[in-house]
Amino acid sequence: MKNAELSAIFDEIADLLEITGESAFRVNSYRKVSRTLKDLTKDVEQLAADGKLGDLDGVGKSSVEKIEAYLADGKIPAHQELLEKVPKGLPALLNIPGMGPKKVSLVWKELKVESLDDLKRVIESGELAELKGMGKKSVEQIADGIAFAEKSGDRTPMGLARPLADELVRQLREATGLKQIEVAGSLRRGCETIGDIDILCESDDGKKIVDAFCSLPRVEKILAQGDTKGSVLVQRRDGVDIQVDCRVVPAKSFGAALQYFTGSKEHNVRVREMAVKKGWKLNEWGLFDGDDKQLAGKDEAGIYKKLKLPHYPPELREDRGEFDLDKLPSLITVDDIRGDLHSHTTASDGKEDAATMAAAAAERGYEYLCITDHSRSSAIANGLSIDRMWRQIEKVKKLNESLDTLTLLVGCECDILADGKLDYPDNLLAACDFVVASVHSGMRQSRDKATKRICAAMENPNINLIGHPTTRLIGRRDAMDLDMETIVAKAAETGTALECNASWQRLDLRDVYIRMALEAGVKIGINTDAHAPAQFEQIHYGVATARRGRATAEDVINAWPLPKLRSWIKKKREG
Ligand code: DGT
Ligand code: CA
Ligand code: CA
Ligand code: ZN
Repeated sequence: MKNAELSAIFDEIADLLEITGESAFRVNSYRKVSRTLKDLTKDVEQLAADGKLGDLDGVGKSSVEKIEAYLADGKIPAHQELLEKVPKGLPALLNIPGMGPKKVSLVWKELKVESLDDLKRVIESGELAELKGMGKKSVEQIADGIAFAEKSGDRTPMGLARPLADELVRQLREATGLKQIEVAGSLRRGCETIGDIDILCESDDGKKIVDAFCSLPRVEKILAQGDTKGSVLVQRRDGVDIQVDCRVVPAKSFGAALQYFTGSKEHNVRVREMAVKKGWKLNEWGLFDGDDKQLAGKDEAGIYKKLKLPHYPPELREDRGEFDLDKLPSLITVDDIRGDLHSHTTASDGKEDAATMAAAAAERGYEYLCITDHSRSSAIANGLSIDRMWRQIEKVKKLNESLDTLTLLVGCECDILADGKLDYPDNLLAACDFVVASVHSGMRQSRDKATKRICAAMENPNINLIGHPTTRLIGRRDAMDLDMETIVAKAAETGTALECNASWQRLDLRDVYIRMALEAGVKIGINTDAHAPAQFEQIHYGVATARRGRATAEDVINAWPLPKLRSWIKKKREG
């Protein structure tokens, strides 16, 4: 299917048009086509063959022509023209926080900036700060953004790696009829970013599997192709290359290899030491007594069992105290999640209305969904005025009455203003079933100010959850400077939950802070912050992160049945 390729090209056309200074209206029309293509459940080629392209949402006559041109000869003339007009290094600058299309266009035209290196040069020379419409503060922000991207290096967020790994595994299984195939490495451990993808296969014919792996359609370049191991580069959704390693082992070693290649290295060092203490040897081929007596290795559980260790879930294998646990915690799973308490609709910046979001949540088998659109100060996100919010409460309550399997809760995502005050009056918050409070602006405050700001919000009896508490964006923006111990203590004292925002760009709180919160007796909420139905699926990333923080279903408020959740909310409100 060419849906994804075409969607990416329309998005790139929109970027290029923005840089050349095209009107927002035209730019948005290309973004719309890109989104439609991305979410399409049918094959775009089939639709073209049936003459149905024009029926798609937002796809007009000129877009139909462009799609047909691409399907016919792999390129779109208007796209090619734009590529010739705009220097190659410019679109990448859009990924830097603080560099919107207007600024990219400005530095290109005024300072002849054509690449990241050029941009760094004009920051250092001071030319950028002197440019009309820039100013010292925005230059600082851009410089920070560049430094941050360079510091985080080329690791891939879990949300880009997971779908890719799943696709490769599926294709390899289809191509070879493999029975045992698993993703190992940091991705299996649920890490928020990963260096490369590791795939492990069980077969006696390693060469056949490695050859099939190296011929998968996504492979851009082969780095190594041997009898038991292959390494390739494939392209991420955003065009960046990522390495994928594939190893093949015989059945009797599959469990040992899975244990070895899941890591982490630090965890494995400890496990190997324990084997040595018993006079044994552990490697990727098995657990051995002497040179040839294999004690375990067929399956992973057998290795841990023989060593009298618990079968640690991969998320705990970091040598972060797992060996000191008396008993393994029963970690939360995606099946334990009963609802989502943070979601958006077209009332603010979501893509679908409440009825559609509710239907999608019900489809997932959820018992409840809370609609939490933005509050009035989030102007860019079309936050609701006080009047609109009162009407939203009525509307959602009415909609709830018409639903049978799912309970729709009404809430809001109320901005925590710079001074710690809330964006809505108390009576409005009290009329909601559940309230998320989040910071969306002024994130560069001092540690003291920022900590007091969030603590002040938690004092309000109507605030149930702090959304994405540190506001970090993985690889793009640092966490706010916060005194997490104070925040966690305040959450415990006030009966406020902290969020594990499941959006893969955020994963906020991150694993270590989740563990810190749980140890203080604080509850967490794992929510997707969905702005469209497909995003509910990101719950997997949040659950993986919460598992790394040792969360059980008991710790997670949206793993509770609704009556329990309601009485917990009531307890805080009634003091
Ligand atoms: P990544 O890819 O940087 O996100 O992290 P991992 O953990 O996936 O690391 P990777 O891909 O280099 O190797 C996968 C696993 O294989 C790693 O977690 C443990 C094991 N491993 C790799 N190299 C070594 C090594 O030199 N010593 C030991 N003990 N284990 C290794
Ligand atoms: Ca890896
Ligand atoms: Ca690797
Ligand atoms: Zn939100």
